[in-house]
Amino acid sequence: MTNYLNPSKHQAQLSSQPYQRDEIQPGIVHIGVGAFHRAHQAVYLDRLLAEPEGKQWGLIGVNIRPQDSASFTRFMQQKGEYVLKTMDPKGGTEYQHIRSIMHQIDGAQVPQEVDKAIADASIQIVSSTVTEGGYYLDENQVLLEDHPAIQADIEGGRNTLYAFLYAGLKKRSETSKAKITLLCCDNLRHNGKHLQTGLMQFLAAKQDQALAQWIKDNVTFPCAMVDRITPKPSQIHVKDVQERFGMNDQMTVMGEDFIQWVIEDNFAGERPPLEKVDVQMVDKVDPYEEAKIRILNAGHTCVTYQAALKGLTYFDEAMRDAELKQYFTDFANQDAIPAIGDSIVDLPNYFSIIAARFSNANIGDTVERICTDGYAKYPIFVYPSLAGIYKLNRVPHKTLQGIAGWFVFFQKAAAGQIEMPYHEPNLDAMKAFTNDEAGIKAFTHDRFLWGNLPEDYPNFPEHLAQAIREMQATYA
Ligand code: CS2
Repeated sequence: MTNYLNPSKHQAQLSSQPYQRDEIQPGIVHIGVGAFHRAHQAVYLDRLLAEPEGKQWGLIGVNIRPQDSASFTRFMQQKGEYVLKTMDPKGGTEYQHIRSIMHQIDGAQVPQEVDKAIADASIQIVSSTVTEGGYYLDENQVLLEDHPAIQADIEGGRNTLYAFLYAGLKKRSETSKAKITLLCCDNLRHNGKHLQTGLMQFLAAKQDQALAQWIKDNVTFPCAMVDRITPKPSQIHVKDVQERFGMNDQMTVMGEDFIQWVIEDNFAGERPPLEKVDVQMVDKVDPYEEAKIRILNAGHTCVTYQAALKGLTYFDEAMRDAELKQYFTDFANQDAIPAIGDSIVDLPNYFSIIAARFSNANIGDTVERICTDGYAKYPIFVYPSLAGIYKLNRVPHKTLQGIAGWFVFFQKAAAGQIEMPYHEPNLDAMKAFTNDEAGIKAFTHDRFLWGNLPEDYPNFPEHLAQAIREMQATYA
């Protein structure tokens, strides 16, 4: 069998890598098969599978969220195949038939199947995209053991990534005993270390010293920088693909044309020859990671709530709004770039590329998507520029403005004054941030968000409160 999804028309417009599924084997288990994984990692692996040296690097896609089981069932019915549509800023559109996720396991239904896959010696890598909030670490990198999901998993539940890694690695350490690489693909600073520190604390809480020692001896956690703007999948593109190609694909994903993956070359077992498909294998990912998180992700985060306050729907509209465009430029030039300091990345050039990507009107990336999960994003994306500029003895005015935009936005969202829904999994942690002096004080002193800044720079809370008051006056 070659293709599960057969196009019945316009085949020439649909590219497909020249390999047969029955000649490839799985080498990677990936946890979190959302749109981003399908538009990014699965695409690189799809290309690699067409290379003579690439045949053992098929993917096993794993879902761990019960709420995603229904769509994952559909994905399984399609045997993990789908169409990726990419759109460049000039309107150029490409369609690729992606087939690299050769097996699929719904871990929310059959967790033991995931354990078996992770224990299998032919699997060399377990990678993950479970969002920034999916690692449950506080501002000091301490595991949130009191979080209900983590608590339940310490007692044997299956809610978080850690529970699945724990069970799978335990089985591997007792059976095949083969070395393995855990490759975090989420937007976190030092993401490999982040995963490692979370997992080791989880093992300590489970009091499993034997497994902890086995992991120290046999597992590596390379850092990686991943990048492709991938809007929330939309029925518009599903329909386009169905009509254009006459194929029954319900799982079409769409992304920008830009793609980048930079990986620290630190693999425990075999590693895929990803350099053959333009992945950058480097000694240190830090400069790439810092540039991306502090300019692209933080730029998104600092602009998006102000865009929502202006009533904008699509992020590219923000780049056509004179004030917000200037704001993003100033944020990068006055705060993000100086806070990074010297870098092997050409930061002004990197900024221009991002500004052009943000302006891509064809992808229809929504302000609503980028507003999602603010509480988890600020400490990762925005905190470094804040702290970096204070360290340079300056006031990070533009960053403070981007935080104030969020505060005013979530007050208005809570009061029902904003039409766009706010998807915030951490509303509980934000309860004290009421729309008054006490709420502003709680917000400006929140440790999870701002770490030690209020003590290290005693003017910071007042600077932020002032920025909030200005934002409130603008959007009164
Ligand atoms: C965005 C990212 O959700 C966000 O905050 O900044 O999803 C961004 O689009 C990707 O990291 C791009 O690689």
